[in-house]
Amino acid sequence: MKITDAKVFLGGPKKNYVTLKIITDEGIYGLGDATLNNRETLTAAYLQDYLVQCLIGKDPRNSEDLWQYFYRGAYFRRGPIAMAAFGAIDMALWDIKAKLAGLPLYQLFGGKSRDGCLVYAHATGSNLEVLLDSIEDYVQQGYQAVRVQCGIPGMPTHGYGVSEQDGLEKNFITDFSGSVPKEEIWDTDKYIRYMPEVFTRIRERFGDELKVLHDVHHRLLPREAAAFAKTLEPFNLYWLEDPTPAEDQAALRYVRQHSTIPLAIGEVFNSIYDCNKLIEEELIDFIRVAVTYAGGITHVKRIIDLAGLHHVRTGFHGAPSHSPISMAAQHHLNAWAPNFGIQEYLVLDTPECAALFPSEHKLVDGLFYVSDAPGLGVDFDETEALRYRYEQGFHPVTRLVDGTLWNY
Ligand code: GCO
Ligand code: MG
Repeated sequence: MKITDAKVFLGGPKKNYVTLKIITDEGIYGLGDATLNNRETLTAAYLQDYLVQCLIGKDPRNSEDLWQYFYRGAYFRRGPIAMAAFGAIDMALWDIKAKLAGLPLYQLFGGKSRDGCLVYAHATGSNLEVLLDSIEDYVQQGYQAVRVQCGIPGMPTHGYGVSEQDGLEKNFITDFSGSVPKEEIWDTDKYIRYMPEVFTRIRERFGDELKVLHDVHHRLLPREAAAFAKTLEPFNLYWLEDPTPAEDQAALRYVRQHSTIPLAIGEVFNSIYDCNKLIEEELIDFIRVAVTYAGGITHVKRIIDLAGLHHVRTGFHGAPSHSPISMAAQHHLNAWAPNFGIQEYLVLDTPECAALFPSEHKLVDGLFYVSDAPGLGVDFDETEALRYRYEQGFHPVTRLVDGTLWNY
């Protein structure tokens, strides 16, 4: 069996998805997702200009050797762009392998450990009342877990994860309107003082059963994070995410020593070497890597296994950054992983998205069920793809109130 061609597509409904299609001489094809938010043309170019030509003539069944070929073969290793490109190739090869076997992908990992996998959605409000309504909306839809982000009174801009317009726009992080990023102002003290009130009101209104998550988005110093985590303990959060910038693995020791709050880290990591210390020293409770920019299924499976040895559960990244292809790869891993925790999942339920990426996967009452179609269980409609073009967008840039550049 040989790879005969591989094509890269860029674009999608309100998103610049980077989709890879690997074609074989036996008519079976595999799909991969190399979307890297606001860097999409770079992963597309890396695939197109350097990697695709190396795939032609190779046996797609040797996904491990091909992973090693790209990873070890690259002198300049790692980084989100390279790992997202390798990730897309790897997903597509697993898709081919499972289609060849005539099995849904999770069967190749060891079958299912559960039927429905817990997911969480994003509730957001420019103020607390709007946030409470947003949570209510998800609870009514049957969600059992919700991430909550709230506007902070007196903070000049809304803060991470808070939509500027009240309403249900789900993908507001990328700004497509300018030629340079917008700037936001962050006030740590106001944030730390206000959030306990937010969680008090959430628990009063929704009780103890709702799983409540919160994302700090790397905004705190280790000491601030430790103090903040201690303050939040009575609210029994499901997790506190990215309290400090994740590249400093040692910083988490400080937070850990002072609080038992569950910590979730890792959405910006792209290899096992970014999180092995965190996992082996049991400094975190959830690992948040994504199959896209953490090198695909082959590499993320190694991270899952290492995490499992240390009581660390999975909580993969699933912001709208990912196309239904990599989300499907994660859902198959979730169905299998003995140490699965939760999956971030923002439903891309527009008719346009369903037409571009047809699939039978489904979400019922806050649980995700993978379909039993062979492979990843997601297709890609090339004719639909012709409707979309790349559109440049940016993440905002963050400054402290005195103008100091801060972590986004
Ligand atoms: C999350 C993340 C995202 C990121 C986004 C960046 O927990 O979902 O923090 O919202 O900000 O993926 O591109
Ligand atoms: Mg996050």
